[in-house]
Amino acid sequence: MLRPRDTPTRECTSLNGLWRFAVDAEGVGRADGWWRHTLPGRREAPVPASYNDLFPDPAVHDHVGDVWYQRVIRIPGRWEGQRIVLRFDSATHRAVVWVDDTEVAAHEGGYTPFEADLTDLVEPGAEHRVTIVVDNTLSWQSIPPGYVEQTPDGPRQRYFHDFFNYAGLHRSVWLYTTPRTYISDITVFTRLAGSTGTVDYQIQAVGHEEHDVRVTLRDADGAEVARATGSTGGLTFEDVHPWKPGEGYLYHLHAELRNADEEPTDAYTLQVGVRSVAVEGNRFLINGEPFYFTGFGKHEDSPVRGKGHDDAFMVHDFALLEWLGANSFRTSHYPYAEEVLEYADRHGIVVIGETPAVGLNAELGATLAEAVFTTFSEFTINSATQDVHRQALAEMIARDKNHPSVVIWSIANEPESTTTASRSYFEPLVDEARRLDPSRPLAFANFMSATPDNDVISGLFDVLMLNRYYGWYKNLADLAAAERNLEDELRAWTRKHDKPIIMTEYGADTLTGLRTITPTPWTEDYQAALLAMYHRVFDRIEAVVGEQIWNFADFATAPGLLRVDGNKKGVFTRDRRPKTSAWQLRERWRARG
Ligand code: GCB
Repeated sequence: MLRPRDTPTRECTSLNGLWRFAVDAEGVGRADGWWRHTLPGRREAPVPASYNDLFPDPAVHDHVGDVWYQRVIRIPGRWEGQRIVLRFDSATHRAVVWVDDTEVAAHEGGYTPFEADLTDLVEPGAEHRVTIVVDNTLSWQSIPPGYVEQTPDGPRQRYFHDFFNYAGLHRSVWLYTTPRTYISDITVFTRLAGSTGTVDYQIQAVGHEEHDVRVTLRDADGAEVARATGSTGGLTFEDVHPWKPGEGYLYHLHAELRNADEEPTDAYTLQVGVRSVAVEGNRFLINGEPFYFTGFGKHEDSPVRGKGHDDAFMVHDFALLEWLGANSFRTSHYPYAEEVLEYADRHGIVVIGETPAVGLNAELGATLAEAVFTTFSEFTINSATQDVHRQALAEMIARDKNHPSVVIWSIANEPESTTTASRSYFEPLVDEARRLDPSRPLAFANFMSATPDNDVISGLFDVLMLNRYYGWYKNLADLAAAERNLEDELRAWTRKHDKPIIMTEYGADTLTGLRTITPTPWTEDYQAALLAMYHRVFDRIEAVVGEQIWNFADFATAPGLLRVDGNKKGVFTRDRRPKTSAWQLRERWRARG
C-alpha cells in the first residue's frame, strides 16, 4: 500500500488539525445517525492524538465505545477529472467513515491505514462533511484482545497487555489525488552480490487506460543507475551503495505509467535501500555480515498526546538512540506510524516490525486483568480472532514491505506458546507471513514461562526473541541467582535450537532520583546493576545476537499495584530525561561502534 505523496501527477493535502469531537457516552450515535448533522456538544480534538488525556475528565479517559470526529473539507476545484481519495493512517481500534450522508469506509484494526475512493461522491470546488466514528472496544475477536466487564457503574474495558488502551485518530488524515488510471502498489525485493545490486520490482496499476510501465532507478544524487520497462522486472547495476545499519543510503525508484502517445500519465517515487537479510545457523546477517542488535522495545507514547504521532518526539527519540549508540528497536507492540519507518530508513536504524497481537495469553490475563480463561477456545481466542490477526499481519506487511530498515517480522508478543492449541493457531499465520514476504526472517517475542522444555512453536520461526525478567519478576533483588538462571536458560535454548537469539525485553522499573548502595528494586542503581548483569551473560553466549532493553522510556499503562503512574522500566523518563543506566548503555553501545 503506497503512502500518499505529491508527484508530477498527484496532489496530497493533510487534514490534520482540529476536528469537532464528541464522546458517545450513551452509545446512541450510530442509531441516531450522528454523521447526518453537526456533532453534538462543543468539543474539538486535535488530529493526530489520542483523545484520552486531552480533557480533565475520567469519563473521556476511561470511555469504552464510540467517539466521533467530524470536519468540513473543501475539495480543490483544480481536482476535476482526478481520482480523489480520503486516507486515514490509522483509527484505533476500528472505524466507520461517512462523507455527507454516505458511508464510504469501514476498517478493523488500530494501527494500519485505510482509504475511501470519493471520486464519484464529491464535487471539486464544493464543501463536504467528513465524519468518522472510532470504537476503542477490545473483545475476544479483536487484535489485541480484551473484554468488556459490565459493572453497576458502567462498562469497564479489561485487557491483557501492559500499556494504556489509548484510542482515537493517532496518525495523519489525507486527502489526495491520483489519475483515474494509476499505480496502486509497488513491491521491491533487493539483493547484493559483491558490488552488484539488484532491485526486483513489481508495479501494480488499476484503471482502463492502456499503459506501459517505465521504471528508472536513481542514486541518492539523482544520477540514473538502471532502467527497465514492464510491470515486473529486475534492475541490476554495478558499484552498489548498500543500505547499512548506521548509514541509510537510499536509491529512488521512479515508476511511471505511459499512455499510447508515450505521455506519462501517473508517476510515483519510492525510496529503496538495497540490502540483504539472512539467518545462518545462530547468526543474523545484514549484507552478509553478522549484525548485533542494540536498542529497545519502544512504545508510541508521550504526555498529553498518548499514542498520537508527533514529529518532535520522533526526531528526539532517534537522536537519543544515536546519543546512546543504539542501532535498532522493536515496534512493540503494534506497527508504528509510517513516518517512523521512513525516518529509520533514512538514518540506518534497524527495525523489528511487530503486529498488534499482544496479550494472547491466559497467564498474563490473570495478572493484568484478574481474569481466568483458557487462551485458545471457542469462547475466547478462536478462529475468528485468528482471521483478524491474519488481516493485521497482512496489512502490516502490505504497508511496510518496502522499508529496508525492517529486517524481522514479529508475529506476536508473548502469546501462549506451550500448548497444541497455540501451535495450531500460529502455524497458518507463519505460513501466511512467509507467503506474503519470503524475504524476511520471522519471529515472535517469547514469554518467560515458555521455556526450551515446554515451548512448542519456536521451531516454526527463524530467530528466537526472548523477553526475560530474571532479577525482576523472578529473583527480585537477587542478581546472583538471576545471573545463574538467565545463563542456564539461554544455554538450554542454544542446545534446543541452532538459531540466533535476541533478548527483546529485560529491565527493571526505576523511579528517577531513587538511589541506593544495597541492591534495592525501583532504584536507578538497581536498574543499572541488572542491565550490567544481563550484558555479562550475553557476552558469554555466542548465539545471543541482540539486546533490546524494556523500555526506551516510561509509558502509560492501566492502573496496577506494580505500576506507579505507568510502567517505569524506561531508560528515559516519559519526558525523555536519562536515568543513570542511560550513561552506562552509552558507554557499552558506543564502544561496539
Ligand atoms: C512484558 C511485556 C511488556 C510489559 C513488560 C513489563 O513481558 O511484553 O509489554 O510492559 O513485560 O514491564 O512487565
